[in-house]
Amino acid sequence: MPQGVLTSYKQFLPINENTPIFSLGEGQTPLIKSRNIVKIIGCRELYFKFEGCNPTGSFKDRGMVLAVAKALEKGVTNIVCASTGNTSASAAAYGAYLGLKTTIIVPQGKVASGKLAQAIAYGAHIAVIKGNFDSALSIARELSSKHPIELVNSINPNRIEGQKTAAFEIVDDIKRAPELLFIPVGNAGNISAYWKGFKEYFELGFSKELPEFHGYQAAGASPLVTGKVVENPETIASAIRIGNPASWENAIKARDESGGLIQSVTDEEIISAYQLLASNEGIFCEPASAASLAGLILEKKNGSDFHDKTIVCIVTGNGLKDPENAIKISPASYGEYQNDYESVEKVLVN
Ligand code: AN7
Repeated sequence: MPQGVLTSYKQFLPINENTPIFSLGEGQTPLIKSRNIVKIIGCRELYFKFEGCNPTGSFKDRGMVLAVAKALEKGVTNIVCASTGNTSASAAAYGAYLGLKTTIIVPQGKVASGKLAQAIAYGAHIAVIKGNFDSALSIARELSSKHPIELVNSINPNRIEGQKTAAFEIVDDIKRAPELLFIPVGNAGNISAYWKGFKEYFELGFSKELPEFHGYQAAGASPLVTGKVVENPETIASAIRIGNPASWENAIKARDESGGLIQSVTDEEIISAYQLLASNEGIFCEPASAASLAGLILEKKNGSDFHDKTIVCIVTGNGLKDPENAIKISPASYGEYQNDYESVEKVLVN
């Protein structure tokens, strides 16, 4: 019986006697041990932290549950967020569970259909704008500054607090921190949250080591790599199609303090990692989530030696979020046959 993030990690979160405790079953996601890709990488151990198993299918639920709990604690009944899709699905779900009015602001034509379907089903008020995520976020910030509406994007510190529990779970599962952590980076809240989580567990003595962080952005949306805001970000990985990350400084801090790096991968590299993860490990994620593995494969190709390393790749969201790309991208072994046993048998059994 999952207890949820607020109960499991209460003592590490800003929870007091007035904070409502509830759960949709977020957290306790599987750390899946690689059987096949590990051989390509040649590392000691490779794990995938599959955040697609959260209740709305992405890591956002870990932070959303706390952000919404703290909003309720204050007596706020309206929440708002800008989103490339997953934050809005998560906000809409927790908003529905708690009876809040949820407003989401999303870029027109750039949200994967599964995510939009979720927001519609959960009954959020959906504002589709003719602009990108970055302008949606500035509208959401202004709305929350002028009205009693809680902003539940990751600039809300409670989002980061909740999301840091994923780092705790990794250490709890393997009884140590990995040497290397690979993670997709968009608005940069998650990389900041993982760094905070690993540091806190380290300082409390739960791990003796800190991972080196390897953040990966999509090449067409890689402001943290180039050091410049991207006015018109473009990538197949719509979740990380972000040109001006809100947690810019904290991402750089996670990179530098961990002795790591933030680099980019092309859409082709993302797609190839996405296919490999599904067809070789049974893990179906959305394109953005494959940026972490794409980065690891790229580093291997460029000559890195990982033989003595334990590596964790964060896989941020579920493949069902983006069915159009799944069908378009994947090399299906698919055929139409006559409606009888023999014709199917003839083709498949030889
Ligand atoms: C699957 O939902 O920004 O670097 O508005 O959905 O913390 O932004 C989503 C981001 C990676 C990047 N993988 O995380 C949103 C949104 C998936 C995501 C990221 C997102 P951050």
